[in-house]
Amino acid sequence: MITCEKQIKSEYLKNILDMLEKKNSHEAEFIQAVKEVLISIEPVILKHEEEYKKLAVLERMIEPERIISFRVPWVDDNGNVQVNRGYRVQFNGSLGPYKGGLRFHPSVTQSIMKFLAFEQVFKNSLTCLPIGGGKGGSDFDPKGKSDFEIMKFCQSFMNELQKHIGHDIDVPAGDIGVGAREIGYLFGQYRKIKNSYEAGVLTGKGLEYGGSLVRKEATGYGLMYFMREMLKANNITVADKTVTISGSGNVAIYACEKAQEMGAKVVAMSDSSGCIYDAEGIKLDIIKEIKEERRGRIKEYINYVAGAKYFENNSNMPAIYNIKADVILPCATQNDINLSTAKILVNNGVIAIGEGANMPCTNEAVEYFIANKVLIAPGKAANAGGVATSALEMCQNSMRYFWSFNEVDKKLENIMINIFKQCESAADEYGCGCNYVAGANIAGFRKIVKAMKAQGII
Ligand code: NDP
Ligand code: 2IT
Repeated sequence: MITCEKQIKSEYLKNILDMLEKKNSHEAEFIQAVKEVLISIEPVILKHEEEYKKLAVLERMIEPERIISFRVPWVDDNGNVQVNRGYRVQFNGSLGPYKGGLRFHPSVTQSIMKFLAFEQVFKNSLTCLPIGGGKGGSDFDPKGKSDFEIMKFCQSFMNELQKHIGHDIDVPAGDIGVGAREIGYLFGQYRKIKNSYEAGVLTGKGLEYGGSLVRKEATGYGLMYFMREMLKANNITVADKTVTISGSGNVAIYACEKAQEMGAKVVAMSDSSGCIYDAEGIKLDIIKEIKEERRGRIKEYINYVAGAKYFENNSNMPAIYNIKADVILPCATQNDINLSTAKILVNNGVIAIGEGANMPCTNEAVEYFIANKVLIAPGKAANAGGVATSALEMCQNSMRYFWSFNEVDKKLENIMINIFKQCESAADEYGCGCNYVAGANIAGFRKIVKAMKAQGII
């Protein structure tokens, strides 16, 4: 079963966790993400302790291959010079070119970039596609900026980033605050600087210039394919379940679309201000209009739907977690669900959690869910459909060809089924039962270790 920190038996692991905290003492999110993985894979570490120690496997696995941090100066619409900080963390390239999104959000720090890049390494390993792990972004806040300001920021960001990326080197994509509009501006600037049409240098591109069908839908659809498999393995069906989804961005919208298609009833969605509740089931076309077209606030939903309610967040907990549901899909940001929220959800009878976001539950919340037999679809596995479809986009770009919507969707579905099977069988092999968090970490880890060992001490 899942190991608690107090119960760690491996001296090697204890030393590594000690070193992790000392070396990264100001990076709480990074420490959290690494601890979750290392503690849950202790059974594997115990089996190979001497060998891992000799080859410094864990020391190398938790140290990024490279971190790039840079100044991003740009001029706003009033003629004022603004300066942001940009990052790219190239964490582990043993399985392929570094691959992972870019996040533009004022909360971005080096710790957040490192936790996301670290998780990406394991996620990309689970896809079984040839991609290493990286992540990047900036503390730039896109909210309230004009289209020109977004463009000028993206161009300045790319002026530096272009030195470090390439279709065989590092391939960024979107994440929070970075969607098709931003990828377009980034791609245009890269093309201008390089004077070369290197389509596979970025993914999530528009369909007119090398993007893949289904990439927009992929993370949300993939999350529900994984959820369906996980529930099926436990003799539960998605149909007729009530669902709440935190967030109303790219991942949340397409998770909602697929959940509805599978016959579930989505009753609530949110943004960082609050949540809407619609007992009749969310009308997704209205959410798409508010969020994808107007970049508005979720509160506006109640102007369209009589009977729908809006609840503003308070400082203790996002309002959406007061709403009862069978399945909860946190699709907003990290650490959305802490231990006290987890207790409320368990009390309200939640059956399953599907992590559309990266690390949306604190480690204490995850332990509490598992102890209370709530099924958890871990982010590394369950939200891997986005990056997997990015890898399919790279593949199509290399072929100078494209697949139909149904072809890509079928490949995505098969990838998600395969990821679930890996989590299930690794959990089974190490006696972790339905702890798919441990299963995902173990399955992802084993492949990376093999590739790192084969490539020597680098
Ligand atoms: P978007 O920018 O499209 O949407 C983010 C949503 O989360 C918005 O509704 C936003 O609300 C809400 N939110 C609430 N609180 C916060 C907060 N503190 N910080 C940031 N956002 C917040 O992002 P995505 O949908 O692309 O990403 C959502 C999550 O899914 C992230 O954790 C991301 O890392 C993960 N993910 C994304 C993938 C992708 O392909 N895009 C792939 C795999 C994982 P508001 O508008 O009020 O800020
Ligand atoms: O967290 C993620 O997996 C993403 N933001 C998608 C990364 C990608 O390269 O498509």
